[in-house]
Amino acid sequence: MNLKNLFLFTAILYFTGVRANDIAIGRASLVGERIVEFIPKGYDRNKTPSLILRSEPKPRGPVPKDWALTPRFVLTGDKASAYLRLSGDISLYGGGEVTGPLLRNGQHIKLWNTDTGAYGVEEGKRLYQSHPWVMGVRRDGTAFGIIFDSSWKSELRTESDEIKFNTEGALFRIYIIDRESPQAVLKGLAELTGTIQMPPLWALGYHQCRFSYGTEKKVTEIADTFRAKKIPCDVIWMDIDYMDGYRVFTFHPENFPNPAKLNDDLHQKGFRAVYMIDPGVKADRNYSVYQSGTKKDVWVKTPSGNEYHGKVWPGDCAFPDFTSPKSREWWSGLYRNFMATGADGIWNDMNEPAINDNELPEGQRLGTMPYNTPHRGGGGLPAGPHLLYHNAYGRLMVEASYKGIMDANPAKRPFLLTRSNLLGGQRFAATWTGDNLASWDHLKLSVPMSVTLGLSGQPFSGPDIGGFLNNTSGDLWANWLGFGVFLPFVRGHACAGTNDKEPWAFGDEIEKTSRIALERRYRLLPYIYTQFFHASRTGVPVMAPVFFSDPANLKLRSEEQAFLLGEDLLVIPAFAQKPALPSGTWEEINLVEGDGIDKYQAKLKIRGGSVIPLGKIVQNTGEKLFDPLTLIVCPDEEGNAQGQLYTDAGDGWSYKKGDYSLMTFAAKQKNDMITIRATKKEGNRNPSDEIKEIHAEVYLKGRVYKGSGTLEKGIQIDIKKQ
Ligand code: MIG
Repeated sequence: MNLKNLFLFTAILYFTGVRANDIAIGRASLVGERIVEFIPKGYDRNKTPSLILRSEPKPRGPVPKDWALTPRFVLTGDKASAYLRLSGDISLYGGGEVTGPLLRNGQHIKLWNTDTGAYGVEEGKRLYQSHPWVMGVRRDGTAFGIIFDSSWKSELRTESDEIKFNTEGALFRIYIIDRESPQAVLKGLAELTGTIQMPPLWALGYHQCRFSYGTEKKVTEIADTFRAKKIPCDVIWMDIDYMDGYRVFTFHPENFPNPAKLNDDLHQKGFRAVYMIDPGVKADRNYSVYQSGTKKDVWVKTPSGNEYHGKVWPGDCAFPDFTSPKSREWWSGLYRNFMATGADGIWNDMNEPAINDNELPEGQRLGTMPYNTPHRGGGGLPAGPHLLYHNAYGRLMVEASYKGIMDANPAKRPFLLTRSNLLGGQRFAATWTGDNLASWDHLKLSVPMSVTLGLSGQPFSGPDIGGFLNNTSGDLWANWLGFGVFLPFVRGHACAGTNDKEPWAFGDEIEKTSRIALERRYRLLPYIYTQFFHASRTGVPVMAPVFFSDPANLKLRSEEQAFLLGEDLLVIPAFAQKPALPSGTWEEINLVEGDGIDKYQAKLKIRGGSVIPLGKIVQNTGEKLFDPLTLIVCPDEEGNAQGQLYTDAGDGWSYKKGDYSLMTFAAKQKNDMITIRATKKEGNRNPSDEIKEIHAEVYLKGRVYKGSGTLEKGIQIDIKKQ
């Protein structure tokens, strides 16, 4: 704020009688390993409940003596803010779903979940989710993170000397984590807010979507084309047109007359089916979902007590009040019959909630419910206005959806994708970055967007590959898919009215390129699945910024073209110009025939000192991934390398009872001999049951040495003989 503005601001406060008052910290205590909770005096959980934390933190003792980071709380009238002064040179990250750069110094975002199609790449835009979270990395690579535990409408400013969080609501709590590395800080974030659930293996394959594949016949044709063309794919998505007049939990009588048969056919062909479910329920007296919701009294009401209605796809809709346990339970129950058709996954969209109020004069449009719309709460949540609960609406919806899917198919891992969410909501759903554009700007932006979500507790994300709005050219598609296959969530999508965007839609050359890209994804699945296992256990991201390889290297702090997948694989998209890359040994690797000479494929580099497990090229994850298992090995300066492979049943919960195997592979080079063996194993599953043969490819100073063996015997390679 410049001087003139400061003066104006002060004058306004003075004349309106609103004063900014510092609020003392009422209690500060240690609640985890180098995690401190700050509670301001006068904090009232009935005004600002926590919808972010996984459980209520327990004080474990006083603040450590060397603790350096203390926030300042301020009340301006009845609006609470908090500030954290920063000293020294600090790189800031986080804020969840954001446009703009990866490095967040000097940025500001509005936290008010908004349906912002074609959001543009400049900073400051409201997007679909709220993550009141900032991570700071100091020059020496040590790091801290701050959670502002509030879902009230707010703004987050990340200035280089101060982090500012201004809300339009009551006082809130703050959690600060101060640890030895950014990775350790993200583990702390997960200790407070939880991790993702382990996804089913199929969810890590390729997903094909469009708005909309409009008939069962079209869906079948898309599925058959993948198989006929031998382009790997696991999932076909049903966007809103499968419904009967956009009524959620129904099927269109002519276009989708037999969903159970469709799902069954898809399963026979090795596909899974994901269906969209929106929160708005058509206010139609002849519609069973509306009838039962009305009978159970689940709807959001206006301040005068009438049923609140807003326009969405089906016209006038009622909205479940997801703050109420009764409404959530009712919503969960709707999935039982729906999942019984054989649906495999669910897509929750429009849950900001997005409401079409275009009939209002421009200045009065909110695109959502009025701020004072009451929510009733219950079960530990207080009653409160939409201004408090808006940013948590999607998060509460996916909590109910997750439970419903789980209750319907208790033996399976739910797969749920959501557009709106709140910090901590990774516990319930994966996400994508909404309605992007088929443009180079958006292609490039998709890297820092997904990396930033990973730095904000949500490791399972990706963009609409190819771009959702507008037509996509073959060149743009191929460039996007060329690195998009290394994002955590890989889905091609297209808006109604745009050109076809399936991998074969752009001619033979791009079809071939797309096949290569997807084959690379599928070969890497054992490695990627292992990264998801770690993310679900500890909260480390699947996709990480390059600086994670060397947090004290300042040159890497703003790199946002290249990225890491896990710790051992560096992905350099074809568009990247002069990316800042880590020093040390990183050898370029090839995964499938022809990938090294295809201009659209991202370059992949393996970290010296690591072992990366690969499977075979398969058309879907229902096929056997292994036999052989291939180990890509790159020894460090001392001739050592290590890596891990996690396997389990691919779905279900038996892994929680020990039915998994986490193997460590170690390679050692001594003179001309390289020995590779499985050294350590965690879990009760016997990997030899699925892995009979292992191959190794050792990347050493630009050359590749090959060998094979078994898990029991390991592999010996004499490099003189090759
Ligand atoms: O008003 O369901 O972001 O992915 O295809 C648009 C139709 C509603 C918005 C989602 C988009 C989806 C579309 N939906």
